[in-house]
Amino acid sequence: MKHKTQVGIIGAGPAGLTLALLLERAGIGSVIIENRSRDYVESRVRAGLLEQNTVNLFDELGVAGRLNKEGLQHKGVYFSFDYERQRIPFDELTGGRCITIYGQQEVIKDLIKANLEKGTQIEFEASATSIEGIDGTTPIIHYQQNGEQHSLECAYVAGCDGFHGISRKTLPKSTYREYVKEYPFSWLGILAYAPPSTDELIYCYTERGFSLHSLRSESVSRLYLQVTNDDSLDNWSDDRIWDELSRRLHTEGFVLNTGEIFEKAITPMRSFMIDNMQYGRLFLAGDAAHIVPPTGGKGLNLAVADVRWLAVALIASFQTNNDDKLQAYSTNALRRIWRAQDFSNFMTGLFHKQQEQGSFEYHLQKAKFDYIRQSRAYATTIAENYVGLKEI
Ligand code: RFL
Ligand code: PHB
Repeated sequence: MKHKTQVGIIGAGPAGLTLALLLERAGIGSVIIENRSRDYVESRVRAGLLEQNTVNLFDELGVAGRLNKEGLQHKGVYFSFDYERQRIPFDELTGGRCITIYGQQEVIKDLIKANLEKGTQIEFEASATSIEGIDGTTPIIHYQQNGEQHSLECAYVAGCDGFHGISRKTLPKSTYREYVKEYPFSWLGILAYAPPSTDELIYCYTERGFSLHSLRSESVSRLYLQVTNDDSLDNWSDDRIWDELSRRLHTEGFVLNTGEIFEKAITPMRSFMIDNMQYGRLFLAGDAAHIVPPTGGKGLNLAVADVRWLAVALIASFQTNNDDKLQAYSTNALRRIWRAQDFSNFMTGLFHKQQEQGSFEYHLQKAKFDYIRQSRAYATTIAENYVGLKEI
């Protein structure tokens, strides 16, 4: 079957869903093609940390009702090194900016609901198989749904289909350079019915490895452990997970609340980048173009920031026939993405055990923690990157 729209969006993740709302607000039509079922994307457990800019944009789009009620606003964060904890008061250091903890799957539910209410068509269980004619004027997305072949003709294609999608593979290889950094460790992440043992997130380095205490609500904790890349969930009974977390998160007086673990997964850590995100009428956004290790909490926020600028550029093209912003999209987006790549890599290096306790690498890590305690300027640098730079 043949279909037609103004912007064809591949992927109903944070990038694709936010882009559709931004376009709809300007009166521009789009159709979203999503591989998975609605139920699957609404329950996929991932991120949880929203920067101020992201929350502000969701507010502007009128999709932050539940987020403002149920999201947990944090004004600081704890950094631990060798069982000593210090707090970075990022609101004080950044003129009142803060982060909000709200699960990505909740964001997805809110965005899907708003899109459907506004009449945007989302084709679930529809797998994009190829994109034709990106260097012409009417590219076509070919997709399969219920065993049938469909085609969606549009003026522009937004490739918001994540790291494994087809959009990046459609960009001519000669138009970009690829950068990959694989880290020699992974994260074992859990969700548990356990009241958070902390009021704010704790990032923690010990000789046993990294750990992170995050949360989702007053009764659900989200915690992570550094494990080796060849580790397996089979090696991690619930008891072992809690025992390891409580050893790594230990500081004087700290008690870790435990409870039933209802989600467990191991995720490898990777930095990935391409230095061009567009060709002809195809524009990439979010994980389709870049992956950051999760230590900085940046992935979802970058995806949303990409489409915020892509929407401005697409709207200018439709409304005033001026393509200058579209031509500059990639260059402008890459500045912000490289900044987040650097910060995510910095946070990953700061907190993960890379070499033996007492090694040269260890002392460099320790020197940074000592400096945070001494220098308001250094703490401010970390804080402003953590909450997200205002305009970049
Ligand atoms: P998504 O969310 O991967 O969405 C892409 C969508 O495209 C669909 N798709 C296709 N659809 C049709 N046809 C095809 N051929 C398709 N191929 C793929 C997929 O089914 C999917 O629905 O990409 P998007 O929108 O760019 O969003 C990126 C974010 O999801 C990601 O960066 C974050 O989850 C990363 N992340 C974190 N980000 C943060 O900002 N803060 C955090 O605290 C944070 N913590 C995390 C994270 C990611 C993690 N994992 C599991 C990788 C913690 C973890 C553990
Ligand atoms: C989360 O709550 O899942 C989370 C928070 C901060 C991070 C990564 C993940 O840096």
